[in-house]
Amino acid sequence: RTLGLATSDLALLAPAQIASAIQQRTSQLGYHLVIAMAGSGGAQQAVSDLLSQRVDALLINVPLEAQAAQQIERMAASLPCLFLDVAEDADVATCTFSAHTGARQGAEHLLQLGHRHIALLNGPADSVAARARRAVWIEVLQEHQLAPCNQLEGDWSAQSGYQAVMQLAGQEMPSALLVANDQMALGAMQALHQMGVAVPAEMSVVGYDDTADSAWYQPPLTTVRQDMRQLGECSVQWLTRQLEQPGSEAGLPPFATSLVVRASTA
Ligand code: IPT
Repeated sequence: RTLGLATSDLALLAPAQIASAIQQRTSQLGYHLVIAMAGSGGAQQAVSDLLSQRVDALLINVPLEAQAAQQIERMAASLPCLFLDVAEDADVATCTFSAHTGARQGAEHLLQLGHRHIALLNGPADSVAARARRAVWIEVLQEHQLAPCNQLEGDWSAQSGYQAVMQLAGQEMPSALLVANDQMALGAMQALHQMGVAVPAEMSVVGYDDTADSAWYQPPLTTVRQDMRQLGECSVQWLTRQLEQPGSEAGLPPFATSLVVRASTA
């Protein structure tokens, strides 16, 4: 039997690590895996490619609004589907990370260190996860009568993080930066280095993901850990159970994240 995975760009580290865990668990359980990457045709095109390859069940790790997810479920007809990156209000089976715990952990860490001038480097606005992280950051700052002193946006890549932070040149600098993923934090730190802003002495930086390389940044990155392996493995476990004992089991409760404190915050 064959599982299909429709995924975001595998050039990004988080989806690549999730796909790697999915591939390993799938073969351990004696299933095959077919992967389709959502390109310009979006998730729908990727899913219809998988359906034409006669997969028996679908994992969808592409950012989707509730409506788009429900539409994909209809395309899949009777095949079990599990969504890994979808709006919270979607009426579909999900296996996701909680942005509530994650974004809160990063923001509260900076507040506990005494930071009051905090800028946000958000992910792309068409990603539900990016919007959820931003909303929670703003909520936590509001609880402390604060607002972000600047909001930048990137597309998840290191290059976009670099370009966004370069826009701060010549402006009043925040004392800390909340970044929506580790790859953008990598670019942000390169920009700060070029501007002569020391991390963490003059600027603290918090990432998000804790992908495998983040301990090797200079300085090692403080970040919010999403356990990509756990997400990948549990989602395969759930989907294969659906195939073996069909039933209308609900999805999984959102996975908690954890704060990993390294050297980029002070
Ligand atoms: C999310 C990552 O946190 C982010 O870094 C980026 O890679 C994005 O995926 C790509 O869509 S993780 C996702 C399961 C919300």
